[in-house]
Amino acid sequence: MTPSNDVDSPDITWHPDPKTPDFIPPAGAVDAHCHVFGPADAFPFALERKYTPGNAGKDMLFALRDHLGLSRNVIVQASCHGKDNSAMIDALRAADGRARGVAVVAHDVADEELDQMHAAGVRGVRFNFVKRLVDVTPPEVFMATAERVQRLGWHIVVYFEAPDLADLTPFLKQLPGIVVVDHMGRPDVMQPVDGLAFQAFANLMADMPNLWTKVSCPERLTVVGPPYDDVVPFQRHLVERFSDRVLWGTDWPHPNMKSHQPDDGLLVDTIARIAPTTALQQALLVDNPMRLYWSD
Ligand code: 0GY
Repeated sequence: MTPSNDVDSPDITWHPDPKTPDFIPPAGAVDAHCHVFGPADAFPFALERKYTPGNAGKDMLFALRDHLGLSRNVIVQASCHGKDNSAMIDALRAADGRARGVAVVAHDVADEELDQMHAAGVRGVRFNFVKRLVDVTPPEVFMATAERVQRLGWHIVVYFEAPDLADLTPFLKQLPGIVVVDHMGRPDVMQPVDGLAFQAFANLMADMPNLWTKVSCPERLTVVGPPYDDVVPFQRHLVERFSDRVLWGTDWPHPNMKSHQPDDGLLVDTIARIAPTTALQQALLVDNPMRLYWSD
């Protein structure tokens, strides 16, 4: 791995030699949450970033996709690249139709730029409320952006942590179109699955037919570590209850991880435990992401 060349100590957070998964994904499976970082000499990291990842460019991502037995990627703009979506767009253009993107944009982004992003394969915008990752953006600014991208049929991806759910609920309910919550709203997995906190999120999904979630990120949520036995029940609960509104992703290259370097092959193996039937696997890995990202 070549470290990023614009900083002294880049953060290398992915497993360098992931196992070949035992679980074989269905044909056409989508990794619906992953990133590309740099390389920094071509795509510098944002000055306002809160962490600096190692270089993890498109060729590495596509090689991982093939190694894991997956077919497609949804590349999500991460905070370390700020509102400069160039690395992500470059990856979409190189993916031969096998990648779609989720962008982070300024409220005053030009319509022409949004059109160009759409042509490259962007199908959503991401609103990040995680204070350790980004400076605060007022909800009304995000709401104006959400309205602007409706003409393109884009959806909204929202990233927040569980303690912020109550405050954000009115905002989530006002958002137009499909709203996708990253990483199950980052539950505290020390609490029970049927406890108040996680059920507040699950019940919001029940109340809002336009609310989807990614059952991703066990590597960040776990307290006990791989193979993530403490997170699987949370993922499985949502997959079984909302089978037509869940997405799965690796979260490669796992930016900003402190505890361990996640093995993406092992993460693929967890799918058999979070979606225990072939019908649930087909919905999670193929039908749902294809409907959301490749319907046009
Ligand atoms: C993730 C999670 C994280 C980072 C970002 O935009 C980002 O930098 O999303 C995190 O640190 O929790 O989805 O990659």
